[in-house]
Amino acid sequence: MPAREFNFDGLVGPSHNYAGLSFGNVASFNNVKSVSNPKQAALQGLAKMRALAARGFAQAVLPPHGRPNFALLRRIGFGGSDADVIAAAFRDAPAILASAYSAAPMWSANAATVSPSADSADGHVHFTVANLNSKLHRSYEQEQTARTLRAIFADPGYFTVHDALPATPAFGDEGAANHTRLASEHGAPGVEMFVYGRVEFQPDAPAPKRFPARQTLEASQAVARLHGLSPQRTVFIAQDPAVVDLGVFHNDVIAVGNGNVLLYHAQAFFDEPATLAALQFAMGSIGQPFMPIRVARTEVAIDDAISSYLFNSQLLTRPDGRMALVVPLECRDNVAVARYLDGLVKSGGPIAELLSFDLHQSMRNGGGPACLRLRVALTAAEAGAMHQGVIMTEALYAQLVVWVERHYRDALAPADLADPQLALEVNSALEALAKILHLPGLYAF
Ligand code: SUG
Repeated sequence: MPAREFNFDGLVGPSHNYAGLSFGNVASFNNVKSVSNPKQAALQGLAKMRALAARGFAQAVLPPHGRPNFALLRRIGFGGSDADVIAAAFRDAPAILASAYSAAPMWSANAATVSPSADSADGHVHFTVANLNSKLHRSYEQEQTARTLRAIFADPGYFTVHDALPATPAFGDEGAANHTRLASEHGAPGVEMFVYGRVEFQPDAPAPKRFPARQTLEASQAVARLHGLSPQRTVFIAQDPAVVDLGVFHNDVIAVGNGNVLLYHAQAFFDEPATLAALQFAMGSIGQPFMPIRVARTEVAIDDAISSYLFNSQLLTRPDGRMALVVPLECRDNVAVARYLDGLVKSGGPIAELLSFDLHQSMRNGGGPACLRLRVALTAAEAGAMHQGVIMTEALYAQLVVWVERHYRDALAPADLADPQLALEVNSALEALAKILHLPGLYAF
């Protein structure tokens, strides 16, 4: 069955801020307490969606979540009116108030793991919502994510949305950020590659020492089971813990795949030869070639890879069958990375084009182009069965720009989270958004 890959970008929410909540994510830590610009963040994300849609890529949008999470704040002992809750949380636990206000759902690669119908035993498109349980501010995204995915992919004849795995360290699951699908075409059976940083029940397995590993092998295996994936076409790969300790908190910070191509840094995997052999074998078993593109340390040092987010790029198959690499502007500013990318495009390989975008607001929290999107490969029938109001068009883009201009602030400092007006602004913004997207039951207001 022919299929297209839809990229569902997370729309940045009105409370986008820099709270330093993600220990192990170097950018998040370095920019803690700086002033954010939610309006610019949302417009930067929308500009990327619009440009990719205009080039013929299938593009859709995932809405932001309601904020702040009053249920979380009340559950941990802040009471009274909403304004009382905010005031007391700001006074006694500002990091927790920031967690309740986080706009992190914008990084929709972490929303879920997705397997297309060509890979699943029952022919459904399967989604497992990620529990994101290694960070407080992300651990409660799962409720709205499940609601959103079930609203968009509501047809039970085509789609299955699984609840998040149990929220316990054994099942730390960060969704598609640690998952790559290799297949000659989006509609063909493919190989699903799960990358983990830790094994709960094998304490001597490689694990980072300084920063947390967010994804466990046990979680990846559970997702593969839930999706009914064929063991022959499913590969579990250990990340190199040494690079987790340098700031590679998700595999999509160090590798990106699409079609038959895997673009990866030499330090991405714990056992590089075994990783390549396993992928080669699995691809061979379905008669498909595998094309790894290895970036050596001498070409791009690991620090440059992390700071530029070279690998947090989107590798997309263009309508003409060749590939485009979507990178953040930071890759053009880094001399070694820019040189490498120019050579890559000129090499005559599968990657024919480079597209760069200014995603500075998101990048300052450790979120590049690949973090901002969830890939969903859909046949024409599946695409027709999903909710159509989230598909990016010129008309939707124009409506969303007007909506952002009306509802978003252009500066948000840490102290602004104490302003009870902000909660009201977010609420009215999201009420208006649900109407624009034609999803009346989207939020549980
Ligand atoms: O989970 N940053 C996100 C970035 C997620 C990137 N996603 C992928 N690599 N796919 C995170 O660390 C920072 C929030 C703050 O510090 O305010 C944050 O959550």
